[in-house]
Amino acid sequence: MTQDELKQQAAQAAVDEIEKDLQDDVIIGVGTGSTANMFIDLLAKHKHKFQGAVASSEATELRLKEHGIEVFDLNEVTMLDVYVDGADEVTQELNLTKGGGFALTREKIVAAVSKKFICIADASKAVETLGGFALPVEVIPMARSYVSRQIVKLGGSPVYREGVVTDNANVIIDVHGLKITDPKDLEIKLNNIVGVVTNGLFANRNADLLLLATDDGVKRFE
Ligand code: ABF
Repeated sequence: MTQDELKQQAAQAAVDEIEKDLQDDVIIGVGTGSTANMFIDLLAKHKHKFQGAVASSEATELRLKEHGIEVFDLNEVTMLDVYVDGADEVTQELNLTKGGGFALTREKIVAAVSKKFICIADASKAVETLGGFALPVEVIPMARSYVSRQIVKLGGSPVYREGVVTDNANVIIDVHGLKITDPKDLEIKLNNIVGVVTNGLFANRNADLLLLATDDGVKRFE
């Protein structure tokens, strides 16, 4: 199967997972990226069964609205029942690297407000140890050089992602060369650097369910 076919399977598995719980008052957190886009397109077929969605990016908000799904500001919502999103790297322990599409901060906020986080991914994202995919860090623009120097002290090789401005008007530093054996600890250390908005490790609030599409079917990890 192609990678896109696997992404489609993971997206369909997420719709199957949540469909039984859809009700008039349910608001769904929706992520960003090509796998999340497939989820949105499949979810749209059920749009009359739930109230609406909270989007983790401007691109996702637009796509949801194009399907006629109502999009809520997160400040109007106390708790989301479920959040569905992709990832750049996943482990069987349900730790993730996200942010390749530079929506990591909003994704992390939506994850924090959700009772259940379902991660959808194709098999190419599965790793034993995070770090092969350069770890994105969202940074306040004036702190870019300072934060980069602090990242070097933590053993990483920071690379400024030129030409990218996040939905929050910040910049992205991609950290290469890390073998992330303790993702919870590194997530906290990076977030403690002044000027860092957040980083793409989802370990302290990791996924609750991983739906990993493989050639042998969609595997569940929880
Ligand atoms: C979002 O989209 C991001 O956190 C992650 O960077 C990316 C995954 O993209 P795709 O589904 O296109 O591989 O979930």
